[in-house]
Amino acid sequence: MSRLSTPPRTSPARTGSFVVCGDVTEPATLSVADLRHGWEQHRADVTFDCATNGPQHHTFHGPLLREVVGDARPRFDPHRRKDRSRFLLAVSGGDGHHTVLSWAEIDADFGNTPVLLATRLDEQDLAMAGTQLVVPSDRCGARYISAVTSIWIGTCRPPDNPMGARS
Ligand SMILES: Nc1nc2c(c(=O)[nH]1)N[C@H]1C(S)=C(S)[C@@H](COP(=O)(O)O)O[C@H]1N2
Ligand SMILES: [Mo]
Repeated sequence: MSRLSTPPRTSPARTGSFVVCGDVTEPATLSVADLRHGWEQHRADVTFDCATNGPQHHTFHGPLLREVVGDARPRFDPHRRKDRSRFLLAVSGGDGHHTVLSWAEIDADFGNTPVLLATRLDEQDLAMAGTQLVVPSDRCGARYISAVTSIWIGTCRPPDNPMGARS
């Protein structure tokens, strides 16, 4: 696509929606309304520390990240734990802040962390603002990405010949 082309009217930043993309067989664009209706809803009462604002307490509602992203069908063999353990997720906010998780963090056979994609932050419906990543196991708030615009899933190949590498 040309860099000068007009963004589509439904671009994620304008609608509070986000894309699930990368090494998946069924990429998707999802709204907060989709998150509310497509998957079982969970609640998380969390406290995290912000380097600038100190401790924050919030109640979030939303589906599990692993269920939402799982439905995009990452290209791993779902029955092979070692295959699943190779995958990473990169979550980006509209302001450019982004972070990574490993698939193993959220996989029930590994870390089993109940990471959510929030539809509600305390009393605020996130339909317009966009979903927020909720990482209850984190002590600090840096990965609580707000206004999520994309979730990329894929693998990072290690170097072929690490012992022979020169920096
Ligand atoms: N999109 C985006 N999300 C973000 C950040 C950011 O800069 N951009 N900062 C993070 C940091 S450092 C913290 S501590 C929490 C703050 O969440 P709060 O504003 O709800 O207290 O948001 C996180 N989510
Ligand atoms: Mo922060």
